[in-house]
Amino acid sequence: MHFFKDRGFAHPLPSEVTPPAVYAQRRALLRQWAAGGVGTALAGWAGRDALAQGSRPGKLAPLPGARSAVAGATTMEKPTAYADVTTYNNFYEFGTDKADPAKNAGSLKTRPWTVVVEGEVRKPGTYDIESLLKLAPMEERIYRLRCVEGWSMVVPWVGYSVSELIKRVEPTGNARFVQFVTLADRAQMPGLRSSVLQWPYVEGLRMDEAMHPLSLLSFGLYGEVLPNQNGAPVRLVVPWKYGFKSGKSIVKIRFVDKQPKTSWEEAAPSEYGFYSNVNPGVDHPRWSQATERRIGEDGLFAKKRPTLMFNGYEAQVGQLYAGMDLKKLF
Ligand SMILES: Nc1nc2c(c(=O)[nH]1)N[C@H]1C(S)=C(S)[C@@H](COP(=O)(O)O)O[C@H]1N2
Ligand SMILES: [Mo]
Repeated sequence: MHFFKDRGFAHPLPSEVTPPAVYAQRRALLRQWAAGGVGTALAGWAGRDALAQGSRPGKLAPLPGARSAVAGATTMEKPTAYADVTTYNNFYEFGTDKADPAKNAGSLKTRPWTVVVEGEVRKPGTYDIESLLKLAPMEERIYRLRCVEGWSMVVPWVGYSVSELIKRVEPTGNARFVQFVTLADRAQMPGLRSSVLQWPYVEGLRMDEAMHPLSLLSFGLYGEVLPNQNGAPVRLVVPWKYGFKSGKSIVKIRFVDKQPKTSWEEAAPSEYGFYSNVNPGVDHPRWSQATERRIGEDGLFAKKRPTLMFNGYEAQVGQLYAGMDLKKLF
């Protein structure tokens, strides 16, 4: 007990900068550690010790998550450096250059923040971010993220399955798809002046995809709350789909009966389909999707990595697409 406490949380608790919900969760996690629950799960996970036991970047408020029990939720691949995860971004609302979001997203106001849940649900409503943080236990999940542009990262996210929220709002029999709407505020987002995409940035999933335990509602990464450029205060992460399906800074979740429009589909329907499952066998019309460049491995002699079917999550999600022509429904 003493051992874990010393190794894991020797640093002071920055309760001043920590939202109360997060603080309470952290206390709960400490108690779990003391009881041995989390400690046992982490034993033998040497490569992840620094990450799991509290040596965090120390940039933002802590948001710990217990190691997820969801199948496939923890890749053993080395996480991409925090500096890369937070400075090489796609978040067009803050500019189209990879460095723009880190430079410009300081203007994003993440409090107060609400997420509206509407449409085909028995319990629609407006959720305050503080109540969302408390909705379900936080888990750490180490996912591969594959951008449609041909690069990838490994990110230790913190959050819980979107299904936790979906269960609570009780979808009706008509809810066949879920649309995720993200913030579009010209005052905070300089990128909205450009018409590269239609704003707000919208994305969508089929209901069974949204309900899959790997579909994550993420509030943090590297044991701290999300940096603005990564989609604070809450974003989606769907690890078997190209990165653009994972909408950032979500303000509305809408349950609908018809397949909803998505921003990328509207922009270029022949290039970006609704499904956008990672698939090395289905090329983008303008480039191959067979390989990828792992961010942080871009030295002179760095080899490209083969892209994996469903980004390596085929065992978990392949069944969702049984019988579908993945070339047509790309
Ligand atoms: N609102 C919004 N969400 C977004 C984007 C965006 O431009 N706006 N870009 C997407 C793309 S293309 C990718 S690859 C991922 C990148 O997430 P990351 O910057 O946290 O790695 O966010 C996705 N979510
Ligand atoms: Mo992307």
